[in-house]
Amino acid sequence: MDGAGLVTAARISAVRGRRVWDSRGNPTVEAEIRLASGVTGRAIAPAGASRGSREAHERRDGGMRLQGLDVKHALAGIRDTVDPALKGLDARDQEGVDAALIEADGTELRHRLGTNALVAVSMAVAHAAAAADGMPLWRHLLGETEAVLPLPEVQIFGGGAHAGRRIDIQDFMVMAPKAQRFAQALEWSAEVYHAAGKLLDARGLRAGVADEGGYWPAFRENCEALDVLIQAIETAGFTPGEEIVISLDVAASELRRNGRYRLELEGRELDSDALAELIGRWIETYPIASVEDPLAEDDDAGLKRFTEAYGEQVQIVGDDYLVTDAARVSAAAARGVCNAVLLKPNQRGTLTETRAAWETAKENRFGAIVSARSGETEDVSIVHLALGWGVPQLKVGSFSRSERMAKWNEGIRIEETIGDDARFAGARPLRGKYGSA
Ligand code: 2PG
Ligand code: MG
Repeated sequence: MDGAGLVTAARISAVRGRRVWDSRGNPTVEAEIRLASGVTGRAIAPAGASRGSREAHERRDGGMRLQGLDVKHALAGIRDTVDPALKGLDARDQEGVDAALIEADGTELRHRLGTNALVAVSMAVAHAAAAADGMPLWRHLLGETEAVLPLPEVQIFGGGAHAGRRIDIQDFMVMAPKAQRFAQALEWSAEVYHAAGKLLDARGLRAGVADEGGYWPAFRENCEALDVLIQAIETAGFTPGEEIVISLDVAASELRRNGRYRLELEGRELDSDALAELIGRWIETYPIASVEDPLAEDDDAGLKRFTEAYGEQVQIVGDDYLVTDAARVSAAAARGVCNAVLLKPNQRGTLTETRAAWETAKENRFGAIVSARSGETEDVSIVHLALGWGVPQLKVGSFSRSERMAKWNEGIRIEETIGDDARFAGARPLRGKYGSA
């Protein structure tokens, strides 16, 4: 086919949406793109539970049915607005397609079409473009650049909004920066995951499974989770702080009550300095290499003080605070708040904007982690984005439940495809004594 033929073949001929279901049994949007050549691409929107207030808006139907979470309006938007707007565009021009999506929505936070419709379409377009070139998405995005497998962040205990608030801290995770390969990092994390389960069973503390597959423990204090995690790492045969390090997502916006922080489990309320001090003590006591949202999205001054105090030692990740927004990343970098950004495509709505947040992070020597949401599906696009964009860390939840395992397993397949030359990010993205960033 000549150049003109190639362009014609990659033109979008139809955009379809359908309602499918996520890992919490809630409706979500799947988008399917058909190109003139007949090639298709498909993707499903995830959904968060602990959301930043500046995140792009999800279009949900409201009302009594399905807890108000149905997506009929989002699907109607795809049919009536997105399909005509995208017809005829070149699927390989992701920026052009995403610009058309943003224009069709016409609002800053995607109130009209909804980020659930937009992100499914934007990702489906990327898959269609890759398929048109006969490549997996990660390879299509990467081009000739060398592939680096990201360091996995694997949840062991889940809490906060993902586990009936049985413990206050949302994610207790492990990372294996000394592993040689992605697959080995997962194997080590699996050993810790199972060791932690057995320790909980032995103490009668296993109370359930949190939304991202981690154990939902019946602890009396938040730091008990850290103590049991250390024991699990040791029982699994590793040295805490060596092969395995700890990562926390405090998700502190969820703890915020009238300008203070409520630790329900411990029946106490802390001010910003006291919460920062508590987490600071954990950083000094336990091998914690990364802390996400240590303070709330509106506690700008607290986050700045926290970064000044601990930013050299650990990775400080902005999730609710940065909401995958390039402008917020650059403002935070200028003010010295946080030193890494969580990248969740549905926090903005399009891949182009998500990628812009990553490019801005790199320019400002910020770290970055591509992340799943607490409501997920079998969709594995984020693994391809991390690989294809060269983002050195990946967070997809725990080591159970197929919506999580599908993503870890996709990484294993990609690593195997690359073969012996596959490089692994390992400790490189981490800071202080745990890394070299
Ligand atoms: C987070 C995510 C994933 P949610 O806070 O980082 O753990 O949760 O998707 O509910 O925002
Ligand atoms: Mg978070």
